[in-house]
Amino acid sequence: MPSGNQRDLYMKWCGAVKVTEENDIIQAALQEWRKGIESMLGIQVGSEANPQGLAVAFGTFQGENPLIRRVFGEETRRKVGPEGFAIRTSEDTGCIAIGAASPAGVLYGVFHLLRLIGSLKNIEGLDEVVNPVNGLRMINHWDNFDGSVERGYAGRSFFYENNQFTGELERIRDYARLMSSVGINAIAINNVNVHALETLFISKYLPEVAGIAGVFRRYGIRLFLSVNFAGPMHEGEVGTADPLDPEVRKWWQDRAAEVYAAVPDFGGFVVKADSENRPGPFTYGRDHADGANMLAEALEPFGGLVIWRCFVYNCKQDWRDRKTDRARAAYDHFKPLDGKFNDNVILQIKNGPMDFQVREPVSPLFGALERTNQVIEFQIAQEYTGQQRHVCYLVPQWKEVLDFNTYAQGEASPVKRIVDGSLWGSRHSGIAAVSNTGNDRNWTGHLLAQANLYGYGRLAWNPELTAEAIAAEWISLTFGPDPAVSGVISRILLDSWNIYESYTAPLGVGWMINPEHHYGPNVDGYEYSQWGTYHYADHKGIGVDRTVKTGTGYSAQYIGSNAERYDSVEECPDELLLFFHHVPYTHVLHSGKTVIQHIYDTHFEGAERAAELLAAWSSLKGSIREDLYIQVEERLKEQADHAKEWRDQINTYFYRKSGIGDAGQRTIY
Ligand code: GCV
Repeated sequence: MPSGNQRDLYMKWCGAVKVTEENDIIQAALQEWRKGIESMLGIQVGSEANPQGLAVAFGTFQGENPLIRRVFGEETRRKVGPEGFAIRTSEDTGCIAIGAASPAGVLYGVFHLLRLIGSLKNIEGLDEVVNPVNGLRMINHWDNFDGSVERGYAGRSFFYENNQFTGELERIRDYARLMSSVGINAIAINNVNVHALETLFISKYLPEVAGIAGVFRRYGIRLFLSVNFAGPMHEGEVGTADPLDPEVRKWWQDRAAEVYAAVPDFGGFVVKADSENRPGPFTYGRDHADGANMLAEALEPFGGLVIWRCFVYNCKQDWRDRKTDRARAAYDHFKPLDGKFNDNVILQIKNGPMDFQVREPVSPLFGALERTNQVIEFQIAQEYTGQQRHVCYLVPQWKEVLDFNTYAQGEASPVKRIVDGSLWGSRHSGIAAVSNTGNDRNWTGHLLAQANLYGYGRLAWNPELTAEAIAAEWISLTFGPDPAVSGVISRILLDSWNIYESYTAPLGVGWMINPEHHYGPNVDGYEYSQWGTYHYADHKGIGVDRTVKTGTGYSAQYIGSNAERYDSVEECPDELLLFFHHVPYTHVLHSGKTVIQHIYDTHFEGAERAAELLAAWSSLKGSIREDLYIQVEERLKEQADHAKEWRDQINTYFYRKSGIGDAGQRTIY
């Protein structure tokens, strides 16, 4: 809670609110404002201006609010985009005014002002226009109808239980509030692996879906559904799912019409096809443009989108030829289809070519698709990065990806400009991410995993925000303003990705996790290793040869100097060396260390640094709420122990394999 002069300042402006519009989203904004001010300042917000005549006013530019009309002239209005807002402390009119072109913009503006107060910022002299950089700012749930969450680490689903909708609309409303407070505007509520009963979400279960969409709507969020490409067959109505079959096309058109009758602002379909045993157009000898465009035509009359995932690979493929390479798959499938997708299709591309590893290169599809709408897909859920039992703040990783220069249009072609649509002038673009929430009381299991959820939303809104600034915001909103507390937590968060990487799979090679559940160390654990170990480690060396001359040729999927850099064993950055090259254990890195010594050193240090995280947290005892302290302490203890297990398994494996001892002569178990 603010105190002293700061509190006086907030009290002076925030005691009264002037709102005239009845629109549902604006009324939701009003509720948020009242709630937020009451909890932060302990006062009820009235509608009469205080004795000094000051108030907060908000509304759309087209609304009837006289304060908004007076404060914002034509010039400002022109700068405000469809979801943006203008905010100004206007001494003349005696108000802090938030004006927007849409009710959603007003809501985001209100959350913005609440965030300023929550992080004790000055609210006098405000004068800015804030627009989201990315159009689509989406969350994908991998929630199943039985209540489980695929790769979920925060309890069960709050949407479903036991093949029924939970009907917990209060919890869902709180979730919508959380999400819109960081700018999320689209949520797909079911797993991309669509099982038999979930196939019926677009028919039998539409009333329940409409109920959730209604809750989302008040917070500016459009609901999306993942659909089963073989849907027409599941209900037994049509004997095929061939995208070029007229009956199949008609079936999808009818479904789309029904969905829009129930949910007029429905966002669209999310599709995982021809991947990990999901059905898709390949069964019928069709390509993914045929599949996506068929759905796009069905949704087009209603303004719906098809979000078609590029995570397409054959998990059963035989790669003993050392040419076949899963990393190549997305590019090989989709690059030839560039320009063939309808206008309302968006390709959703995972940030890396594999699968959300702690370290992998950026997907070469970014830069390769010039005439196709695209969104990037991140994973907030920490499937491969400690499963919300280890702390791993992912914002720095995401920023590195967004800042990566693809060279697609010369020097200034970072991924973030593809994702925001500006590089190619795409009609639709943005960011999606797999949710890390569940029905755990704190939403995310590990309390510190909330920083990833918060950070994802903030970064999707504005990729220029720094990882440090986002962490600082989240810490101060969660734990209050104490600089000592915030210093400790900020260090923990900002070091955590590097620490996690150091005691897990080395130098970008990835996948040294237990099969299926993907938790804990297992050097040979890659589940699709029926054809040999993924990392190709033998007694002489380790790494996947993805070079053009002797390897899978994957490095050539990049543009210009990126392709050259990755292809060259001398130039390849250390952290990705084993992703691109097979090298002897004695190969010397840019750091000056050999590969084997790097493995030993990082694993010893990583385990030590994990223990230090716990020690750092212990210094907060008594300075933060006891229950929060204990929750994180327990997880950090587990992390510290688990990091030792990682260290020992990895070091032992490579010691035995290579026969080369540690230069520091530390004990390897
Ligand atoms: C939803 C990985 C995960 C799967 C997930 C898949 C995907 O393979 O392990 O659980 O399936 O990615 O992104 O579709």
